[in-house]
Amino acid sequence: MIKAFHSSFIENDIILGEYLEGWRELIKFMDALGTVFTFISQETMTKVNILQGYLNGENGKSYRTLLTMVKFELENEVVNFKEFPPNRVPSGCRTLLRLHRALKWLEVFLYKLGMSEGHGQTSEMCADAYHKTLAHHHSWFIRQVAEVAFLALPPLKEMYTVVCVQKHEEAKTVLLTTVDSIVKVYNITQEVYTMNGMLDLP
Ligand code: 1Q0
Repeated sequence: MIKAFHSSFIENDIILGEYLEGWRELIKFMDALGTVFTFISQETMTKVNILQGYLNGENGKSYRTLLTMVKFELENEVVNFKEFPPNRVPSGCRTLLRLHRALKWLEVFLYKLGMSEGHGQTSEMCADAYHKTLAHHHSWFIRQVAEVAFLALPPLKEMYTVVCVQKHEEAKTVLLTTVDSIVKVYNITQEVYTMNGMLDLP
């Protein structure tokens, strides 16, 4: 996962194929955390599949990187700035924005896990990260579902086994290296979306 996210950025752009690979690896972690997270993992997979569909489609070349996707979709008026069109596959830009927002949550959560010194409740760290980030973009109903899922998060020691480490020091290194890659990817995407006025796509 670190490798995929790390090789996804080039200068001020993101290679979409690598970015989606990073997400697929994250979904594996989520699946390893138990069936309670299936709903969240399926929702994430749906978004990844929409983007992969564009990448494999007839305009695939235009979806090679974040910048080429944005350029292509804006030029072809694929991006809807006013309302979500229910009868069409959502645009790549709108779909990636959902993953981008979730990446901020992940950054804050993994940072908290890494800095926890081996103490603390994972569900509290997860909920706290969620309230500060992704929750702002979710409806009341989704927020309730998320709150219930957080309670099912395994304790810290068990989370470490998910990332294949045992001691806190090892976990800290893995987690903070991941955070580092995520921050880079997040900042590039944020810049591109800000420049194009696309941070609030419905
Ligand atoms: C591991 C715990 C997972 C906690 C995930 C936090 C987010 C929870 C909320 C997700 C609810 C998803 C339900 C649907 C939401 C959609 O409405 C929303 C917007 O889409 P749309 O089309 O309706 O406008 N979709 C999203 O916001 C996408 C949400 C994606 C969530 C991605 C979560 C990524 C999780 C990664 C797990 C990594 C585990 C790392 C373990 C490390 C262990 C040391």
